[in-house]
Amino acid sequence: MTEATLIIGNKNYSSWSLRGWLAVKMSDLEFEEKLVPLFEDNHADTMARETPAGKVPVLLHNGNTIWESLAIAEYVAELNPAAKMWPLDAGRRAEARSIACEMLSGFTGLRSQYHMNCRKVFPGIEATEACANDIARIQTIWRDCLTKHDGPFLFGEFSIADIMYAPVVSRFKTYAVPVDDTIQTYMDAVLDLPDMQDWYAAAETEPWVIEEEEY
Ligand SMILES: N[C@@H](CCC(=O)N[C@@H](CS)C(=O)NCC(=O)O)C(=O)O
Repeated sequence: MTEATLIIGNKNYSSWSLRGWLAVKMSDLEFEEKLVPLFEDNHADTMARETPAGKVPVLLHNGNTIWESLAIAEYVAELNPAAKMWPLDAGRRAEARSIACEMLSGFTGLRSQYHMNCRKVFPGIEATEACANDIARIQTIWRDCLTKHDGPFLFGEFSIADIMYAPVVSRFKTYAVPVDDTIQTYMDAVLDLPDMQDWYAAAETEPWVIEEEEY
């Protein structure tokens, strides 16, 4: 029997849904997906009915309703400690949480210009100053972590920190952000994850297309 339901938005566009979905997958919690399409005429009503904060993702499990992607990740990490979703070392774990929180609370320059779109590649859209500053900061974070912890993921083993940056990897690919070999190797490791490939395959077959696709 399915234990949990994860409410998500369109896989092609919803970066926060991708974070929540990757976290639940990593935890091995059995779940079913409920997709609430974004950008529909009745979207606001549906979101108000289905979600506490009018946003996805939302996890329903054992009578609990959990929203905010990091809260979902923390919840499922606690459900299954064997999945080792955070680094085991307290110092590394704190550092991983720091960069996860930096992602969740910032990088609005990147987020507001380079929207996630798994299906497309849009090279040549020049980054605004705010977006370029965010890209530089993110690359510094990634390079520091990969050098310090020897890759292939930010803290060696795949963790919630990588989950929080997975949609950024996707955006860097879509907008052909120039990167060095270290960053490209990291991006490839994330994009090659079976769960990422499954998400991309599902995004590819979704029927919804928003205007932005015509860039
Ligand atoms: N801080 C939230 C952000 C959630 C969020 O903004 N989700 C977007 C989809 S990517 C959403 O639901 N947008 C619908 C809307 O604003 O109407 C999280 O971490 O889950």
